[in-house]
Amino acid sequence: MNALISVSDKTGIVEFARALHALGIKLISTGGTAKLLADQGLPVTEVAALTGFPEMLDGRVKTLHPNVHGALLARRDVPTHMAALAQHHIDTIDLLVVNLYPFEATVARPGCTLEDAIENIDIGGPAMVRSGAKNWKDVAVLTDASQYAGVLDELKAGGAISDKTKFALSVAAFNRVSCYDGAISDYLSRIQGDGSHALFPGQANGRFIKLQDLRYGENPHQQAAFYRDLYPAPGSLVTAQQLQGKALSYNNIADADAAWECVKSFGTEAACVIVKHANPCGVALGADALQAYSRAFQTDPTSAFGGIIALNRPVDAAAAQAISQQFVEVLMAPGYTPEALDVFKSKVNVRILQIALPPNAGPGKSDWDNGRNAVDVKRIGSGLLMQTADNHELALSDLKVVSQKQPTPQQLQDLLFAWKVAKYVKSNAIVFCKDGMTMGVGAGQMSRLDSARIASIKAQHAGLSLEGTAVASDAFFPFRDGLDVVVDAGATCVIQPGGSMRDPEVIAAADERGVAMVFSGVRHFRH
Ligand code: 93A
Repeated sequence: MNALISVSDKTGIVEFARALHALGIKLISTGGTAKLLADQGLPVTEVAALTGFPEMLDGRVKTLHPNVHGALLARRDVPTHMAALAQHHIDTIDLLVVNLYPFEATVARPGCTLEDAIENIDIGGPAMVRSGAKNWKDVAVLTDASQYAGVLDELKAGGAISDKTKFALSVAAFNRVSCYDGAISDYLSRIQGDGSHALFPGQANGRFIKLQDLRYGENPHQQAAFYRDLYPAPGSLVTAQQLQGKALSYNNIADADAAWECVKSFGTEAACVIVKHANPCGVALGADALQAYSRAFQTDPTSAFGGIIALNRPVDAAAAQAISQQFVEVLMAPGYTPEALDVFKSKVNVRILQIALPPNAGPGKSDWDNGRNAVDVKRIGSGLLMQTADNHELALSDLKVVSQKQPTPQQLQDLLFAWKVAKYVKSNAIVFCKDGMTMGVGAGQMSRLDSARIASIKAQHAGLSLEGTAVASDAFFPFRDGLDVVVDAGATCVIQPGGSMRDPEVIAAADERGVAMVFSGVRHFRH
């Protein structure tokens, strides 16, 4: 039996090669690996001796040779294949141990140049892996150190590796090569010469790294796992560090993402977002973390029970004390004082995540947000929908007043706040706000009218007055009825995209009711 060993990551390779040698397996190896094994006193044949060619072009051509690929690809059960090997004096390679040039690690290093990246694109390694993995019945292909022990056990036990194992190794090998090529394509797409980003390359977009298996999915009978982008955007949920608490569940992660994305959008103002079932049930600004949380909680204390809470300020003892009064599933913030963490020590189930805010959180997103990381993917039956993320930020200067009544500066601030929140509320979204605090949130209804009704009912239940509130509607009012509901509830100014064929009728209704109305010119459906 012959083994070809060619590894960049040399972890565990000496011990493995020594064990193979002890089993009477002949060792063949490329330059660096051969030297290491020889230095450890192992008899090893240089691949150059096998090919009759020196390694050339600074190692770019080492194993790309018929004596290597013939030895890997020949079917042992096809006489003409074996005759061809005999004719060219080629011996079979039955065990292939290869791990590739560290492309992913190289490009992850700050300051990596295009030249560094290119030199770390392995050509010969993947070629051998593919040859061996294609011929899986005759060749066992090991592409990761974690596979050494199991293969060794089988060799020691029976002298041969089972078909089952060889097939599994082949699958793992193709998977590795696919991820490797994905990483190369991903990296090169991101740094196109003109600085633009390839959002939708011809092949399926995005390569993902598994972070953890989850206990179950959205429901207990569903299986699930959590992945992150190969190159996560700074400040995204996947970069979080969990400081305490049970493992995150599928629903925790989905809700935490919704809360974190929303709270990040408030930039420099202290803000708190409480999410339940993917919708914000309370959002507020405050002078500090405590005040932002307390105001967010007031919007809908009933729904906040078991909520996912995100703050864009470090949590101090006072905020922690207040939050610990309620049942919390997940708490997220850029930091915690030691005293704040002490408050939660006894509440071992509360999942506490620390996430660094992105360098320029809030209006004016980073390159990452505007680039390929901001591609939204939605799975449909046997297909995918992709779109750029809804990262539109509305500025005061974008607003168009369409009513006779002019909004006051305070009303404009409230309208912008309401609009910001509405973007994170499932459609149809109606959001009542006042003084940087949500007063009633109507989410996810099939009619805008019902969302408006629900928002005002919820405010009533929370004991909040909607008198003088600002209202955001994520899409236009198709009829005046939705507007009438929010004005009846107490709203005095409204923001909506506009663009309905009945805009004139809706504007006339605003004038008739004496409320200010502004058009945003953008829609924020979130389905
Ligand atoms: O430069 S390559 O693309 N050309 C080759 O022919 C080749 N053969 C093996 N890279 C090649 N390799 C890679 O060299 C292997 O995948 C492995 O990562 C590495 C091992 O080199 P060394 O044994 O010299 O440390």
